[in-house]
Amino acid sequence: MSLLLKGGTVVTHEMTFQADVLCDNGKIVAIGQSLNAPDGAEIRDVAGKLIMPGGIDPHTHMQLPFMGTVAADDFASGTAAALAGGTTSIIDFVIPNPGQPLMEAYHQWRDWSAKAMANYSFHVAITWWDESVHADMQTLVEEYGVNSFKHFMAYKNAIMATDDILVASFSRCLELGAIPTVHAENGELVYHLQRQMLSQGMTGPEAHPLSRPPEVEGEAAHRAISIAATLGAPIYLVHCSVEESVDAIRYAQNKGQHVYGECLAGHLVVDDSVYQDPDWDKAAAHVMSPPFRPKKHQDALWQGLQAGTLQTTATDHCAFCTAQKAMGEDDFTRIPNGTAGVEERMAVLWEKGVNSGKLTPNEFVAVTSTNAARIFNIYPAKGSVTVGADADLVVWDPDASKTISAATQMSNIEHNIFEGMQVTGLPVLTICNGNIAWDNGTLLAKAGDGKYIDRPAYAPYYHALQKRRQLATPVPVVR
Ligand code: DUC
Ligand code: ZN
Ligand code: ZN
Repeated sequence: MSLLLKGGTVVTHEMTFQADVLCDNGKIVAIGQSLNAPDGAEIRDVAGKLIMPGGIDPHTHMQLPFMGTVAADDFASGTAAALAGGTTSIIDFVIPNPGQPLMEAYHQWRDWSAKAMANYSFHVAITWWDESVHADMQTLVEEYGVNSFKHFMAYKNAIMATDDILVASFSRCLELGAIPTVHAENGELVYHLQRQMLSQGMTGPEAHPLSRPPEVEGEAAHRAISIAATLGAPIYLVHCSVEESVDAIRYAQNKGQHVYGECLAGHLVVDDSVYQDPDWDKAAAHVMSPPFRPKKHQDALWQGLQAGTLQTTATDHCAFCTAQKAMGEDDFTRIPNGTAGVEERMAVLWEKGVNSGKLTPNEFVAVTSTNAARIFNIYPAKGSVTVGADADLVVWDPDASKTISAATQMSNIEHNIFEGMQVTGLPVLTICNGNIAWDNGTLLAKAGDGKYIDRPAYAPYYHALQKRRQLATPVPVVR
């Protein structure tokens, strides 16, 4: 099917210009003035609207089995929410149980994700280590298009990766041309502080941020960056939420290290006062890790994005209903950790970033789409508006407004961390693989329309890194 977008303004990460955009057979086939529509093409007048690359959310957890339950948005409802918000691709996570073969877990997630309505890919978590993990990482990179592996430095006695695993896995990533990513929180400290809170009778959600203070994240961020530096590996820190992480990343980047940082739409605009809500359900709805932070950290995250220290924005979309959150009514450590946001990320970034003057529209494109595509090696097929690229686009109305509310969201849960926020700037059309998937409030995509995204290994880039590492290798002294 052909689709011609007429009279819009194309906004990419580097330029803004008036053009029509013609899509055919899932690709962008022409960009220019006064394009003619081929026979049978659908024509949409998008005058006054912006044509941007579809959003890429590099951090979601659809249908995740976690903390004794399963996240309430599956790959169908979660990607429907993504499309409603202008996001055409997600990168989710395969998280094997400790001891579970990586390939078994990977195939399990591929089965679950077959009903996705938007495009999807997977980081694979390294939650344990033996020779089979070492071997399966190669299979995943070379045969299944996985170029990133995730390490949870928290969640002791569950999926935590200890330092020996980080060292083994980061080294393996470097050999394979994959990038290691980390959830940076010191799991030992979290465990210790959780026990301390409970022993003092603090069992409610207000204890959650106290058990995970900024130092817990800062220490782990430093440690992960230092391990990567020692091995000569690049590293990507997911959901940076505190000034300490931004500072650690900036310091390492200034030394020439390849360090990338992600922040979440939620951490940019929601602060830790939410845990003081006298309504237990509302406070528990905000329990996620890392937790929401005192306001000064929001300034550090925005500055990190503006300066390019942080490159990407994500959501960690991991939705739990009120009844699921209630599993922790007597013990905050049992509240399933997670909040949603895949539907709101782009609108929140536009409202609080572009409308406030913190980001230009081009920078908005960079931090919501292009940078993720570049870091995870799928650019320019994704994250660009160029001839030959995949026709994953969002048509954005900078004047459309709404008030965010759980009552009108696509997600399967009853609450929304952005509840009541007035946003101006919304998607009117979301185009995924050349098809209109979201049409001004109507979901047109069907389960299974999403495509798996293969992400190739980083060969040329790694060659340079490995060369540098070899040069730094001391020559043994012959005596
Ligand atoms: N944090 C969450 O809040 N949920 C899922 C996993 C994570 O690290
Ligand atoms: Zn995490
Ligand atoms: Zn996560």
